[in-house]
Amino acid sequence: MKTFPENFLWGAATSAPQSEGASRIDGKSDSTWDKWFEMAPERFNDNQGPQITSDMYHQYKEDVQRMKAIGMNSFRTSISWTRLLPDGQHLNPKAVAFYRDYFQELKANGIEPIINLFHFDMPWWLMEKGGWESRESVDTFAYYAKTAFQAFGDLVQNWTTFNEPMVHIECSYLQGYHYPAIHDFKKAVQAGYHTLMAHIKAVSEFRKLQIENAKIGILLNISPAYAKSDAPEDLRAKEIADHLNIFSFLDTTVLGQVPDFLIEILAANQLLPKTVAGDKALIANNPVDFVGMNYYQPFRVQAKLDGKQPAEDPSDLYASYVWPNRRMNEYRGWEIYPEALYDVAMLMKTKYHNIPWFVSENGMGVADEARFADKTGMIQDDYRIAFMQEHLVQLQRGIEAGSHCFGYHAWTFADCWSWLNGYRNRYGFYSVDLADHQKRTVKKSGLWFKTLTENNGFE
Ligand code: BGP
Repeated sequence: MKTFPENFLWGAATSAPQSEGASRIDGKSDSTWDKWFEMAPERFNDNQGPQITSDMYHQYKEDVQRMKAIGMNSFRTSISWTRLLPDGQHLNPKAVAFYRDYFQELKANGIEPIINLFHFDMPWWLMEKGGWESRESVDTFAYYAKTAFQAFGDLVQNWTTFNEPMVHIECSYLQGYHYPAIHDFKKAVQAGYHTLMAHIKAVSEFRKLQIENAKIGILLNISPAYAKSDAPEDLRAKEIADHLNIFSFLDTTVLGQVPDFLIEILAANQLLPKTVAGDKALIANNPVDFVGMNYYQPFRVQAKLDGKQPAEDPSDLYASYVWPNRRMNEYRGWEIYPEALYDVAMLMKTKYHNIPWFVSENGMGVADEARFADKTGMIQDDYRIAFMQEHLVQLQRGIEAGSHCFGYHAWTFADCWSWLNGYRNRYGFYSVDLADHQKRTVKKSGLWFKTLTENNGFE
């Protein structure tokens, strides 16, 4: 029997923009997603936009019962910035009432809410002023964070500032998947730096409020880099990739310092961001209490010998590499490599002084998943059960080796909308029928999860 520590958090994660819907009612203003969908619906898979999604705005009470039914003792979602502060300044009373009731409902049913502040949903009014490219975003975010801590601090003990900050930066400024979909490495670094400072200032506001028993962290996407070989050029490529993608946020938010190696790389490529006097001290003085690690797949790298100098893209600094032994999630297109979760556990134990952490997302996306439904309509997702179990084996090894992991959250509770991908990749413990008022049906994995949580482990 593989068991997990006492009071282990078993749960699932989602975000406001992906699950709530109701994006243009009850006083909410537009995020970049609402606007972008209006401007270019053809970019979105099957023309599926953020307006309705899984309709949790209206179905949260029943959903809390569904969470309970599959044994979840914790749940992560986010607050929609544009719902809470539609103009950035004034509280929307309907949003306060909605979130208070939602969080109370979770708590009353023994489900610990972990509440995140930003999951890729930049307010349109702030985007018009430059979004994360503008330094104004730092204090504007800190004000939003403080407002949320004050409005819900009596209900929420576990807060996080950002989900996968690296993703909104890369996708907006390098890869074209998020608005404004431009390609500019220098702007990406500046937007990343402002995101980091927004996080740091939010933590500083949080500390000033001294909310009893409350903790704050950040959720990072972790795709550890594995080098093609032990040749120095490949190992250097791994170092660069890890510094840009992982250590940039982990070192600064946990250890309170920007890594020297990262500064060297940025300087050598004329990419150093503009900073403000006092930033360094703020970073040093505001470490997090815990971190969440979203893990899906590893990153395989090799040296890039002919990249442009100065680099115009991270791919000028390292090249990706296809590992000959790789195993793929054939339904989504990502490599499956559970062993990385053990490596992450050890990284947290050694380099990050054994800070408390949890797996804040892990899961298996499947396109066209309705094909796996049985006659009753239940998705027989044995592939997902196998995927999660394999990852839990590695996680448990890490915990046994002394890593301070306090929970495992699957992505996701019920199938949800996912940006340009719409509803293509399904991840939920419940399926959502878009043709029938977003009707939820538990999947086989939901039942498996219930048994897992009841036993606090598995055979
Ligand atoms: C993570 C994000 C989630 C979600 C998930 C699945 O990176 O935090 O918001 O989208 O990935 O992604 P996809 O739907 O593209 O398979």
